[in-house]
Amino acid sequence: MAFRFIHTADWQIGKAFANFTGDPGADLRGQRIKTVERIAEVGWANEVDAILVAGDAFDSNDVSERTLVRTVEALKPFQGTWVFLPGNHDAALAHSVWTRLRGMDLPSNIVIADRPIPVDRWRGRATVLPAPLRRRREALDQTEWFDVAPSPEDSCRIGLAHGAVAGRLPDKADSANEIPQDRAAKARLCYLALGDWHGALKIAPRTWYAGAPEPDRHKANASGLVQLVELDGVGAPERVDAIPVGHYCWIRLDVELLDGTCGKALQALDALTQEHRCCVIHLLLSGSVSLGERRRLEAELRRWEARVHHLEVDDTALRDEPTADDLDAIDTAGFVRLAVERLRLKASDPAHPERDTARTALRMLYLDHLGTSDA
Ligand SMILES: [Mn+2]
Repeated sequence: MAFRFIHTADWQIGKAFANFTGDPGADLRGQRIKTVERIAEVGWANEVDAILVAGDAFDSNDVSERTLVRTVEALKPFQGTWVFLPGNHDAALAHSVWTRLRGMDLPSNIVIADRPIPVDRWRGRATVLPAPLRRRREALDQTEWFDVAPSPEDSCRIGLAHGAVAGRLPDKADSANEIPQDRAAKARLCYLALGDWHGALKIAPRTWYAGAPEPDRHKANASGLVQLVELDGVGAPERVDAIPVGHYCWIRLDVELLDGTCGKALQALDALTQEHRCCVIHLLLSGSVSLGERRRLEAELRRWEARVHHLEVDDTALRDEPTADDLDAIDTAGFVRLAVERLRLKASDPAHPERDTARTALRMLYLDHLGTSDA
C-alpha cells in the first residue's frame, strides 16, 4: 500500500506585514491560519497518512498565545499525523513555540519533531527522519545523522529538513543551514522534504522544496502550493502533485510608459486574470507622462486601490513631460504664462540644478489649477 503524505513548509504564521496598514494587513495575517485549515482539509480529502511541515510554521518564537491556539484549531480537519519540524524562524530554543505548544495539552496526532529521533507512526510503512534546527543558524549540517539512522526493513525513509541546498539555490550566496545535495542518495531516502525556499522546487534527486502555501512577498517563484507525495515503496520513484491552496496572489508589474500616456499601466492592470480582491500588487512605473495623463493615472489608480486587496505604486522613476496642451491649460497669457515658460525652460534643461523642482512646480500648478476650475 502506497504511503501518501502532504509536504508543506514556511507557513510563517504571525508574520506582521508591517508595511500593510489597516484591514489589508490584518487580512494577510489572518489568511495564513485559514490557509492552514485549507491544507488540513486537502489532507483529509486525499486520505493521506501524514502532513509533514518542514520548518518555519511560525514566523517567530514570540507569536501570541492567541495565534498558537488559532493555529492548533486550524489543524483539526486533518485527524491523521502532523509532524512539525522547527526551522530557523521557530528554532527549538530552550523556550520556543514548541515548548509553549507542549504546555497546551496537544492532541496526540500532533508530533513535534524537535529532536533528531526517527518518527515511526505508520507500522513500518514509513519512517520520518527529522533534522530540527535548535538555533537560527546551525554551524553543522543537521541532516548528517540520516545516513546512519535506523529504520525497519521495507520502510520508506523520508527526510525532513530546513535550510539551503548547497550551491543550488539562486540568491543564497550567504546561505545558512546548508544541506548537501546528495543527502537523499547517501541516506537512502525515498524523499527529502525541505523548507526555507518559498517556491515549490525539485532541487536534486528525490529532494523537494514545498514552497510557502500562502505567498508572502513579490517574488517570481512557485508559491501558494502544497505537495501531495505518494511513495509506492523503497526504490520506486516518488510521485508528486502540486495542489494550489494559497489565497492571495502577489503580483509585480513593471511598466515603462513611453508614449506620454498612462495607457500601458492601465492595460497591465486590466490584463490581470486573478480575482481582483485577492491581488497584492506592486506597480513599478518608469518612463514619462504628460501632466494631463498623470492626473488621469492618479484617478485610475485610486479606483484600482479600492478594487484589489492592496496596491503599492512606486513612481519615483516616472517623469513628468508637460505638453503644450498641458501648459495652455494653465494659462495662455500674462504673468502666470511667463512664470510657466521659465519653469518649462528649467524643467527641460537636463543640466539645470533646479530641474526637478521646476517639474514639480509645473505639475502642482497644473493640478491646482484644474482642481480650482473643477470646483
Ligand atoms: Mn526558513
